[in-house]
Amino acid sequence: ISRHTGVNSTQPVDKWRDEYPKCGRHNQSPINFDTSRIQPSDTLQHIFFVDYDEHPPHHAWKIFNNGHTVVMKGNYTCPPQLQGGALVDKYEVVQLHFHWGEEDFEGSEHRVDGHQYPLELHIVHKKRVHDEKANDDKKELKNENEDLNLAVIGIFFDVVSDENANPNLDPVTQALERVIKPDEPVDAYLPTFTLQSLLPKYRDYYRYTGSLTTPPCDPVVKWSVFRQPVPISRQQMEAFRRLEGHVHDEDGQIQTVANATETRILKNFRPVQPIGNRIVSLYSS
Ligand code: SG7
Ligand code: ZN
Repeated sequence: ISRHTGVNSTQPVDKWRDEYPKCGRHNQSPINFDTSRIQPSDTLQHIFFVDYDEHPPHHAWKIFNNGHTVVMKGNYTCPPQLQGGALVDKYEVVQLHFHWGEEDFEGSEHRVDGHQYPLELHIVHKKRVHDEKANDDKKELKNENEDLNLAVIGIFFDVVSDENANPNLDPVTQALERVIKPDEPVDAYLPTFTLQSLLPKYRDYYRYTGSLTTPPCDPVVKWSVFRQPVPISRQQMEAFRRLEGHVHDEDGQIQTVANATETRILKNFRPVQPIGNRIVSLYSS
């Protein structure tokens, strides 16, 4: 039985490429950031987090445990956006989700000089389409995935003592209690909660071009990962480790396991992938 459940797939991580060929090709994520080889860039600029202080009307969030992670979507009238940061296009928030491990020494997908943080948040943004109508016409001719163009913000968390806890994260960790079981969508009424409140103070970031970290592993992601981690308490961290997922046998079949502790999502990070000839840059203010 595989305990590595970091997938949108019923297959263990080393088998992804059999079913999803892109997972075995170039430009895959996550990667390790080797700081001795990364120079601050002259051309990268800071990222503008536009409307990151918005919160959805009536605080309407959809929160979903898909058996591999917890995905949160806000029903925004004016979705937060990324601009600047040498991104060319404007990107609109789609959802956020997390990757973690069983113990504090593992969990994040990206690594810094081999170091793994206990938790990594991904805020997924999709390229904004200006001309809705022109796009509708094109969509009929194209495979939906063909123009997938994403910008994902990665945020590391570091466990701190309870008195230094991060109250900004409470709406999230409290909402997790309502999605312990997988596959049951829940409308969560979070107290006023903004994406802004999850960002680190210093906005230096690593930038490189990579992929989705789960099947089908499309190499369509502009990654921006903050250098500075944000704090999380031990208690908040434990809330993630209580979520239950699916357990699969060797053939990828979902198993029914009587003992609930066996079904917990305890490792949903993908191992680091080869950088190849890609360049990682650092925006340093
Ligand atoms: C998680 O990671 C989910 C996926 C996400 C995938 O399994 O958040 O999203 C949904 C809606 O299930 O896939 C296309 C997409 O966002 C990969 O995202 S990631 O590369 O940022 N880790
Ligand atoms: Zn992710």
